[in-house]
Amino acid sequence: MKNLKIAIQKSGRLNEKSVQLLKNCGLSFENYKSSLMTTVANFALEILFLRDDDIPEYVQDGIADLGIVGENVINETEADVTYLQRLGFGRCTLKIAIPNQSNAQELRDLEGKAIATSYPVILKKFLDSNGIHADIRTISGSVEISPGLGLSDAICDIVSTGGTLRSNGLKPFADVLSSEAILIGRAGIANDPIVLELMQRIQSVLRAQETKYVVLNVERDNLDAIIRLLPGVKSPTVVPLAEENWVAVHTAIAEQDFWDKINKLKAAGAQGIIVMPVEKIII
Ligand code: PRT
Ligand code: ZN
Repeated sequence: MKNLKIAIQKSGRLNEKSVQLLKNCGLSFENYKSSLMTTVANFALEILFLRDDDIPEYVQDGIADLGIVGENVINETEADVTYLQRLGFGRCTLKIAIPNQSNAQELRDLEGKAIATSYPVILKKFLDSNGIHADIRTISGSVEISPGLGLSDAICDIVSTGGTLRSNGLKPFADVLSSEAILIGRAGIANDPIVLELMQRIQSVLRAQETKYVVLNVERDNLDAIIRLLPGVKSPTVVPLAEENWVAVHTAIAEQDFWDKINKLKAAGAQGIIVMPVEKIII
């Protein structure tokens, strides 16, 4: 069978997490910084290392079958690709920002203003859908310095911590798009057996990242109360301890409920709580 090709970012913010995700899926490959392509030793897949901006079109045109890229780049290139899986990393927001001293209050105040961005397609759609006509100035880098240089009244750029905006005297004004890394596929690839296998593995890794494995000790008298706090688990593993009347309970807890659940378990008599990461969850 012919190997499929997946395109990932060669270097930059998504490279390391994309490589790590594929390795966590059990794929074995060399990650030479200098190479453009590598073959996976134990899975029918080749990995192409590309600039992120090129990935959606490579996938659309079938040069790659799959790709991992930010939603912001997919939307900007308007490539015709299928979303296969949200991956939960590379989270950021495309925002319009204005100088701290600007007294713009609402979107209407951008009418007729100059906005610098590397995302003219997404910005135009956003402004059109809000009935705003602005002068979109496309620049490819260092967008955040353009108001200070007198080149624009506002910017539209990716924000994650907000540090870049602050250090350039800018403040967030409007959210345009929330983005994260997405596994995309070319038309007709979603039901390919290799893709289904890869997606099953990716989902088991993502599920595991959202889950903690917890072992705790409790006196038998308090066991029912502890089990009631674990609604997702039909029947947790309960193991007797050497000390009479004490048992160990093994269970999995969702990351998002973690602190709330741990505090409730402690209050119900849980002791010696051990928390471990989970590698994979196959369902
Ligand atoms: O070389 P190549 O073209 O492949 O990479 P690139 O330089 O175009 O992209 P890269 O590696 O910077 O980002 C890849 C993807 O990561 C983006 O397309 C987004 O989907 C995602 N991402 C997540 C980010 C950020 N967070 C981010 N903070 N992309 C860019 N930034 C930049 C932003 O442009 C701004 O300059 O970081 C600055 C803002 O960060 P904060 O933390 O100061 O708010
Ligand atoms: Zn890029």
